[in-house]
Amino acid sequence: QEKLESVRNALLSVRDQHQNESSVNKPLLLIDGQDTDRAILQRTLEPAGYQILQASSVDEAFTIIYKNTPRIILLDWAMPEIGGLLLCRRLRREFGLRLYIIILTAHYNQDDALEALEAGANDYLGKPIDRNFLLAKLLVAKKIVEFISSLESNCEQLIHQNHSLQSMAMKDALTGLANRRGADEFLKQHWPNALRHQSDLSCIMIDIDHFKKINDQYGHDQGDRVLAAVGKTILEISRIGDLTARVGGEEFMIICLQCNQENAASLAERLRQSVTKIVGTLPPVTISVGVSELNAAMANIEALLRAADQALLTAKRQGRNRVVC
Ligand code: GH3
Ligand code: MG
Ligand code: MG
Ligand code: MG
Repeated sequence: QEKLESVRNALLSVRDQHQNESSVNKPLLLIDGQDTDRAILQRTLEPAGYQILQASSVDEAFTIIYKNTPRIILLDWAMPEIGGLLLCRRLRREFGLRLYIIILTAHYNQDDALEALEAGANDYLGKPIDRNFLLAKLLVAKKIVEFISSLESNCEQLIHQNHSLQSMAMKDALTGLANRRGADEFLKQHWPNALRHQSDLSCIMIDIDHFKKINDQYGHDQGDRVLAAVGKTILEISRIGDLTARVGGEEFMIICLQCNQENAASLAERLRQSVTKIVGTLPPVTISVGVSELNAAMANIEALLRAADQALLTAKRQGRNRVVC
């Protein structure tokens, strides 16, 4: 609920911000093959406070749109090369609703109006241009552009927030490693590929020895610090691309890609030794580790994890502070 609240507030603040700043004060783009027509429009619009960009060809139009990101386009029906309507379709396909396109035409009639709107234009205006009629249409255009840009930025914010919520949901807050859900996601993602290519994939299960005693003897906070320190050691020892996760209270897991059991076991052994050397004011701890690798007989992910769990259990039974495959 708190997170949702903060998403909502972020959205509101972006909206406010957006209403002040203006996609609306962006220049307007005139696309017309004829210099005289563009000059007339420029003289009409500039005194009304519009900043005008001009393009006389398709290429020029696209270049300017990418560079200056105008939002309102005045497009001549009789554009050379491909014609205004085809260009309108292309602009709509390329830039979606971000552009507000007004088609200008010398032969104004209702059939043409329909054709222009079907080509994706937002509006349609006959030449010679009536100044006030054009200014009125531009007022509408600005309102719509403003509305669409605020939607757009709200959407971007939502997507961004959604990404960070998603990654938060996959992370363990205490250690910064993945949590159980993150581990599941990782395995779901890499399992099919590993199976298909019969590539090496190993699982290392780690459990801190007698951790209950650490809590009892030194307190829960100190216990948490030990967990964080073990997490940090795991991160340091593992390779980039490996999954490192805290999958239970004092249980961790490493999934090693392109790594056979032998290599995983030596990594586990280095980890075991490093944990015994964690320095500082923390109580000393040891870990027990179980290692398994993907083989052809394993039907699912659980089989791989179960094999590592079994090995870990054996490590505990054999006296702890050891690695078992
Ligand atoms: P073993 O060597 O057999 O693994 O013994 P153990 O004491 O480590 O195992 P057990 O599963 O009995 O105890 C695990 C303890 O971990 C119990 C619980 O209080 C503690 N624990 C679980 N989560 C946390 C946590 O987030 N913080 C702290 N400080 N302790 C935790
Ligand atoms: Mg013309
Ligand atoms: Mg345990
Ligand atoms: Mg334990």
